[in-house]
Amino acid sequence: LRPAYADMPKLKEKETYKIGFAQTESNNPWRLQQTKSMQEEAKKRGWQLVYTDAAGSAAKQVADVRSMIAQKVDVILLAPREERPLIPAVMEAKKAGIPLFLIDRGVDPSLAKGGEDYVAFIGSDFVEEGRLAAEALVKAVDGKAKVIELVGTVGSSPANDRAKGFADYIKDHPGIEVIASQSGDFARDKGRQVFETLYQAHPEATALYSHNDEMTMGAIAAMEAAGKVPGKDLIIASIDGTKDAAQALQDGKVVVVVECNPNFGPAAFDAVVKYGKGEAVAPRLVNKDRVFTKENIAEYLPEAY
Ligand code: GYE
Repeated sequence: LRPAYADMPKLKEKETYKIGFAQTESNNPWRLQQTKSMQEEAKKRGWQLVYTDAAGSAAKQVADVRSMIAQKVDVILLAPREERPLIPAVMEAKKAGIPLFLIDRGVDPSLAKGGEDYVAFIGSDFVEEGRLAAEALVKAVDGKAKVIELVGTVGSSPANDRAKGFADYIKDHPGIEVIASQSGDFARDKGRQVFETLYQAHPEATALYSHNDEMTMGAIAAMEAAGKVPGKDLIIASIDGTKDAAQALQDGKVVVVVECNPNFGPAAFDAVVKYGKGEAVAPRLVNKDRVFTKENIAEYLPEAY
């Protein structure tokens, strides 16, 4: 074990574990697929899953983790809604001697660290996702576009990092200009409303960069309601890989979907087993994501959720 593990909660090796999964919200297909992946994995292994849904509230999510601590679960898997408000939950689990893994979203690295305060972060490289979206968009518009950006949940790691990856890439492409950027909270209806307002204020927009597929689907509805043709009047780059967005790509409305894989069950449960055996777990386990374009979307569609 690395020395940093010295003051980390230990996990006794057991046949089956009682495992808590603190979900953020369930208002989109990505979240539902993630929960399904956890439930299926628990069932497959015969582990008990204590599941909570914070319904979009970081405060409720902190309370959910506290209740898992009170129920003495063996391990907590936490998908932290925002980077800062969930820090107390991470620290209280550590204090209670319960190993905690961050699933899919991170917490502020200046306040809590993998291998010291929690065991590990398991998830995607969101900066890379933003970079890949930018790369595909720049190519599709020949280096020239006025972009509206729909940002994810304010204060969440995917929103922060997807914005950064995109911004970094377009620095070297002066023909690409982000003319408006606002949060649609990773939600379809909010995405529709925010896009509608931004597009009314900026009818010169020629592209959309959206931090997730649900907001993209909302924006497409707003474009069509305004009599515009997504994929022609506005070139769209999105992230996740939901069935609706994959279909929109197939239909030519979206030019690229960068994958963010929600199927965390196998990797998360494997990491728990490894930790229970006393083996070192890397503090950051990064999922490999694919890039979907019209070249490969037909292949992916059957597994889209
Ligand atoms: O992209 C989005 C979800 O945290 C990576 O959250 C996840 C993001 C995902 O609500 O659709």
